[in-house]
Amino acid sequence: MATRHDERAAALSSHTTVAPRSAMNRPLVALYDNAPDFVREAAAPYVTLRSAAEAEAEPQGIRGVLSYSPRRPLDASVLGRFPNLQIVAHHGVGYDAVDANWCAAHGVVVTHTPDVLDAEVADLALGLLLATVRQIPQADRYLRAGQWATAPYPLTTSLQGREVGIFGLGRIGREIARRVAAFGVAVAYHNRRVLAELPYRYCASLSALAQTCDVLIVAVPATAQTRHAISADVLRALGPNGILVNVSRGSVVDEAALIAALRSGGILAAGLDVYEHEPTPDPAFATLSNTVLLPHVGSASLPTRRAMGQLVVDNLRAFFEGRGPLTPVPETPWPRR
Ligand code: NAP
Ligand code: 8YV
Repeated sequence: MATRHDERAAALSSHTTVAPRSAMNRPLVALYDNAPDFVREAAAPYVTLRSAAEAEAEPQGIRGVLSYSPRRPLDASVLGRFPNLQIVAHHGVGYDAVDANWCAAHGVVVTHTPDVLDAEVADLALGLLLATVRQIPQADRYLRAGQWATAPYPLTTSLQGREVGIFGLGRIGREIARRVAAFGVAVAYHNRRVLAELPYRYCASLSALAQTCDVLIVAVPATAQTRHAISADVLRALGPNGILVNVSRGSVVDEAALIAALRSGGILAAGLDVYEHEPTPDPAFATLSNTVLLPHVGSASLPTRRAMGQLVVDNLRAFFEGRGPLTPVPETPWPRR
């Protein structure tokens, strides 16, 4: 089945009448802070990458920024150094690290990488959910430690019979919902808007979702409104049988409240891919036996990272060839308003 990215790629290849630029004429793009070779190689025919240090030493010529890290803040203090900046191409669908409002106010377009990672992140969310509910890593450690010969692994809770609440039924959230439903498990969700065309139960508030479900999967973007939305109150509403899975951003969860709830039995368990402090999360998480912890690997398969990297490059290429960005963020729509 053709994806939206395939369609974009086809559209792009139908415009290949533009001759490749000579090395001298390629737009200069600052790379923050590093990217795998396959991204650099895909970019090489269309732009000349400069390291952040090189770019900051000679900022006048820089026309684009390739933002590879989900953590490196790119705000006025960095982007404001480049007087001729036109585009920030972010690697990742979540672009909370980039100050898109500053970019909008300064005529700089921001692009991100939606769609191409939805299935991968949703697959990982389901893996994390099953691992947390059925204690898969704990059982693996039990066997490796030779404890099986002493006694069978203790019985766990079950996914079956639960209702899974998805906070943020967007591109990724919908893929998660489809997978959860295929397991024969009920799905509810909370967004600001009802999605009448979808068969899942809508909750008008996050507290109502937490109150009525016993699994909460977080898939909202990190914004000022969603910061610490998973609060002590929401965790209390989720309750002692409740399970939290977060594949969104750490800032959406009040981690102090989560650690307290996990310690006290306020909720049953948590499966986390993202943290407020990456790559050094609060060490308390690793001391708890009712957590399953992943190092922000939602999209981290080779094919998906290649597709994301290609979309970053396709955005830069299309923009600098005068065809506009392919996947601008809502704050910097194209054509410009
Ligand atoms: P999306 O399509 O924009 O979906 C976001 C959903 O959240 C929308 O349905 C939106 O619906 C809802 N939402 C936004 N603000 C809300 C609020 N204040 N209250 C309630 N609902 C709200 O985004 P996506 O492509 O699915 O990506 C979601 C996020 O996943 C990204 O922003 C990123 O942070 C994270 N992510 C993580 C990984 C990883 O490796 N772990 C990988 C990819 C993405 P309404 O507008 O109707 O509210
Ligand atoms: C990546 C992500 O970890 O897309 C996102 O929002 O968080 C992930 O896909 C990241 O962007 C890698 O650079």
